[in-house]
Amino acid sequence: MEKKMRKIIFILTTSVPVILLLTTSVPVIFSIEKESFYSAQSNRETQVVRGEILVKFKSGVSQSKKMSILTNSNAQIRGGLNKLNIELIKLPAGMSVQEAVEYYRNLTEVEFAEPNYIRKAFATPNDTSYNQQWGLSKIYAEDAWSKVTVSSAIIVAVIDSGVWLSHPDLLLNLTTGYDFVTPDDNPNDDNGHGTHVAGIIAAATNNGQGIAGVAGGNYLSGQTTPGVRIMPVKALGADGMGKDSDISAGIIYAADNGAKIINMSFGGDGYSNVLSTSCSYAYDKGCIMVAASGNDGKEGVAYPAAFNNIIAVGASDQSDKKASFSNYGNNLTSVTLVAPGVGILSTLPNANPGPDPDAMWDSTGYGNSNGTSMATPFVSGVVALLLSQNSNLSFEEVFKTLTKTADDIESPGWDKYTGYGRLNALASLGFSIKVPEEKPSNAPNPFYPNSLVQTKKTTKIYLPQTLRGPSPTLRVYNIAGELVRTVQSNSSSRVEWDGKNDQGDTVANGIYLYVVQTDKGIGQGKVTLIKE
Ligand SMILES: [Ca+2]
Ligand SMILES: [Ca+2]
Ligand SMILES: [Ca+2]
Ligand SMILES: [Ca+2]
Repeated sequence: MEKKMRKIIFILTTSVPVILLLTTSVPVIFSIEKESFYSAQSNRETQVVRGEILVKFKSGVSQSKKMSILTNSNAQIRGGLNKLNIELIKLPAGMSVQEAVEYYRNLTEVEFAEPNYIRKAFATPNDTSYNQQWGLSKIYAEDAWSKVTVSSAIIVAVIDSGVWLSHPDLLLNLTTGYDFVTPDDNPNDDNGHGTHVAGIIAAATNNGQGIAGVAGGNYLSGQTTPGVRIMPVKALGADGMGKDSDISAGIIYAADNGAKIINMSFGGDGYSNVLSTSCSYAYDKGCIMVAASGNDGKEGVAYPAAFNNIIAVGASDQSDKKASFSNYGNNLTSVTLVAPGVGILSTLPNANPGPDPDAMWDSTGYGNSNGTSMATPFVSGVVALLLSQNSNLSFEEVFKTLTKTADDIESPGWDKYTGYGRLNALASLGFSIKVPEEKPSNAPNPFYPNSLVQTKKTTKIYLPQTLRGPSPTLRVYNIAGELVRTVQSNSSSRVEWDGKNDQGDTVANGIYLYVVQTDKGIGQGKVTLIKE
């Protein structure tokens, strides 16, 4: 495979045209109605969907009680996320989201109430003319291909604006998806963003046209091996904006329909329980989620990328510098790593896909774009190569592999602009996971889910009978496998963690692994820390 792979035909493209044609005869309403919402938690105004909120009632609240609460406030249930017991509530005219969220949060029957936040696609159409896929050689993709045959059993869900389904460089690698924006089973792209993202992951490679995807297979005649399957899940509209309710429905759909990887090249500032819960749902089903850090060039990573069970991807350029627009962060759980995101050539609709003046398309079917949106699918593509090599890898194992094998750029070691460094596909495939020293191979008894009690202040872990002994030691590790905290307990049956590290600082939200040791043996488990 190795030599032939280099025979990729590069199409020279001009910049993506900005089309200023809006239908005048038929007014097209395609954008989400917005209003602004002030979050005290993040001390920031954010754009949210007008006239809607998302509410989770406490378990045990009866349907009739819910209905009477809604009737009292003149609101209606418009749908929701059944799997998560979350209701999408349509507010009466004149009620602001701010008022509604406060009202519902104060009801004893409500677990949480929050706005339907709007997330946006993180690509910026580009006029600079790069005409090569420099990103593939930068991450040593061609060398990586010689080490692994892409598995078409791997499904990568692209939650985005859809995919241009008739694109000749994509259709060989597509599987069934769904449209959650105008619900039906036709997730065709009316913005162009999703098509660009999908091509970076899995444009058909060696099919004699266009570009090569990171995990696009090998379509050389006579030795065809297909690429990974792209599952187009449309949750962003023609304007590149999406609601948490549609995005969450998309995440659940992807997880329930066999996606192993979920690519999310979008985000927004608002912390959302709805989005966090749907991401945890997919994580619990074994999905590896990869999301964009954001394009504001500021400190602070967008959600969903900022969640700890998601790989957050920033953008780097051809000289291995952080792209100026790439968001960054100040602790170990902000930007995980960076990947090429400036002047990235990929697939586009070959005709105007929709009403948005900034829609991305080019009559050649290819064009350049910039963004953390473009960097994210490079990582998703490499995760697809890793899973092609070993389909059993967990999120933690993938996270560790990518971060340990990234090429260090910018200031030496981990840095807040580029995280652990720039993605290296070849090195990641050669990395073998080392089991942490303390990982027990013969835990006496697994911990049961009810052996852990979390409150706002602490996590209490109750030891099974067989493990109880004097002064148990609790060790807490982050997902990179680094020891965060050691606690010695006075109780023989219980250990307790206050969510702080050994320096006394509160650690970031997310997943932690813990090991409990007594004179009887060692047990381990996982805990998800969520603090407001
Ligand atoms: Ca539709
Ligand atoms: Ca191709
Ligand atoms: Ca993250
Ligand atoms: Ca560095």
